[in-house]
Amino acid sequence: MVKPSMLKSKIVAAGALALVAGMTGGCVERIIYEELKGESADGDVDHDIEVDDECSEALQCGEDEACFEGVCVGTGSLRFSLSWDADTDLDLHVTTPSGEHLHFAVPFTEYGNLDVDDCVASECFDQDGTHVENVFFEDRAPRGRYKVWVQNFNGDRVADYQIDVVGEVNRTLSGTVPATEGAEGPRHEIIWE
Ligand SMILES: [Ca+2]
Repeated sequence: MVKPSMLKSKIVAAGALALVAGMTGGCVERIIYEELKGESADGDVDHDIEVDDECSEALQCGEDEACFEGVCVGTGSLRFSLSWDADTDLDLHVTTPSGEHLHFAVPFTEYGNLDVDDCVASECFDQDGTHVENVFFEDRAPRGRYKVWVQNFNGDRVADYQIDVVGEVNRTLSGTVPATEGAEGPRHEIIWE
């Protein structure tokens, strides 16, 4: 079980109201972040959360999206698409050459977005299927050294993962994170020249 304090912090980080509403319905959620125009009163860029954006081919997704493991994900000059099967809350972390750190608590930065997050607070969208998380960057994103890694947020299970890097750089990364709360996998480096 997730500790209440962890659950709370994750929900607050992901955007409280929509996620709580979904969970109280007994549903299992895949979180889709969509940035809204404008800023909230406190100066933060506001964002909305939707659930379930399934596909079998890219034509079923929106413009500038790809179909990755049955989920519509954002694309651009570069994307990092994480997939794993174990029912544990893996989180994708990406840092950019300019030092931005994209992850669930910071889903939007100047050039990049985290647009899909699964297994939030141990609730995976598809308990028997592949789980997906995605970060993508637009064309004017800075070239240079990106780092990408995976954290086992709640550590429910050991998890093998794969990260497909697609765009200006094409690589397939893989690794394993142990069943330890907060355990991180290796930091993979990607150079966009
Ligand atoms: Ca996650």
